[in-house]
Amino acid sequence: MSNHESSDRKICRESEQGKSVGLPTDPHRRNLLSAAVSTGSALVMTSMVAQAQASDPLPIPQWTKTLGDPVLKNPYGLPSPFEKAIIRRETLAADMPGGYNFPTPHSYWSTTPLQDLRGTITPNGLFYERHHAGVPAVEPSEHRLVVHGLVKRELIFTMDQLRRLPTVSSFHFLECSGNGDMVTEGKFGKNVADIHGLLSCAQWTGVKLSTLLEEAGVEKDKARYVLAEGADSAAMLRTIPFQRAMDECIVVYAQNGENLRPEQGYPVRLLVPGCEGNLNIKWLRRLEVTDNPAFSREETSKYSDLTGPDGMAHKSTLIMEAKSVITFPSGGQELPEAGYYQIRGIAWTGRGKITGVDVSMDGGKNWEPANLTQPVLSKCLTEFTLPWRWDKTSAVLMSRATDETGYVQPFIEQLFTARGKYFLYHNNAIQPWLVQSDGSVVYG
Ligand SMILES: Nc1nc2c(c(=O)[nH]1)N[C@H]1C(S)=C(S)[C@@H](COP(=O)(O)O)O[C@H]1N2
Ligand SMILES: [Mo]
Repeated sequence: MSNHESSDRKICRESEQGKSVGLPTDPHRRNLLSAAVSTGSALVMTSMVAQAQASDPLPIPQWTKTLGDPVLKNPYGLPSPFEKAIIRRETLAADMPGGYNFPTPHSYWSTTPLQDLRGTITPNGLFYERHHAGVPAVEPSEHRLVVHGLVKRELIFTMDQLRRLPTVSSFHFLECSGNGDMVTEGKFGKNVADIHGLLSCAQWTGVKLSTLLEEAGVEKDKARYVLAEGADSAAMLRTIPFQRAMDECIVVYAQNGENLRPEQGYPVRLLVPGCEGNLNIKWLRRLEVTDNPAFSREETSKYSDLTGPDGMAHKSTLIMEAKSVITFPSGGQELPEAGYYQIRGIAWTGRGKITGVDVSMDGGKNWEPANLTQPVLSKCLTEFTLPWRWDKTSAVLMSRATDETGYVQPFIEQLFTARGKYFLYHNNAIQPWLVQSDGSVVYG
């Protein structure tokens, strides 16, 4: 007990000197913080924190007086029970007007609760899911990956053989090109997960696709595409341009340090960094080098862009363009009182690195550059932050990403003008959030 008493006394002593618990006391740091706040005068963060009184030491809580749970209570660790609301969800019609009513949960999706996560890496249990025929139960010892077509040697790999090859590990986002189609269809979700939650980010480990293709000896004068096919009963099939397959693609078996989850394509999937989710074939069983595209269902009747006045499927867009979203304050959240807040969000681009994110607090009239949290990696989520003082008036917050090609994230009106009224996929528009004077945040 004596330890606890002495730490109580320490807190009391500090508060006697006029310092408040849990706040930065270095005067230089205070100056930095107030200088960074764009609106309002001096920064008073103390309003967020109860002032400790000299006569009022911290009480000793129940959990400090008893032993905790033993080691190995959970052989595979779980989040705190207090975090149980942070889960993947469906965008169901029952939850929101205009939501989706799917006849089967086997061709459906779940979203990542981006508004409840910090940093840029998605925990594996919260990675978004998109399946066209459910999650197959693939037995890794029986699974085979074949490389064939315009190659000198057809190869069949077991998982053990794949794992013996030289590895790469890199951080990349994965985004379904249907992310944001609620908005293009005129349905407005409540929160970031509803509108942007078909997006996650991980460290991917596996073998470069070029290593497998070189091993098979590609007939380089004829090869123009690589077809990738999944082992699920959707037998999902997509065409990857040959140069992209050689430069960037990874045949992935591990995600964030552990073997892939079944939902993410266990035991092996394709990763095509920066390109639409659908190309990233899960439960990968076949790679075929060809001189022609597959023109599969997924690149003709689905996932192709319906552009122009006729709404015809004119082209298939592979790359995910620069996009960003403010995750705090965002739809469904509440600001409890006026004062200091940190606006934060995520930005990403399929064309390389994010070079800047601008934030507007007045519906797009004025913009201020946000701070980018390091590291800023290519084709990976980047976090941005900006200090903000909220004065209890309503405000429309927006973020706008720029990438290393100079491309600037557009407004939704610009997308409709450029692509016509049938546009559905690849919505990378600026997302407005309206902070109302009562502190509640809704779609702006
Ligand atoms: N074999 C197979 N691969 C697939 C799919 C599928 O249904 N079957 N869905 C695709 C789509 S549309 C997306 S957006 C991503 C989703 O990957 P995730 O479930 O790991 O997030 O996988 C792609 N790869
Ligand atoms: Mo997708």
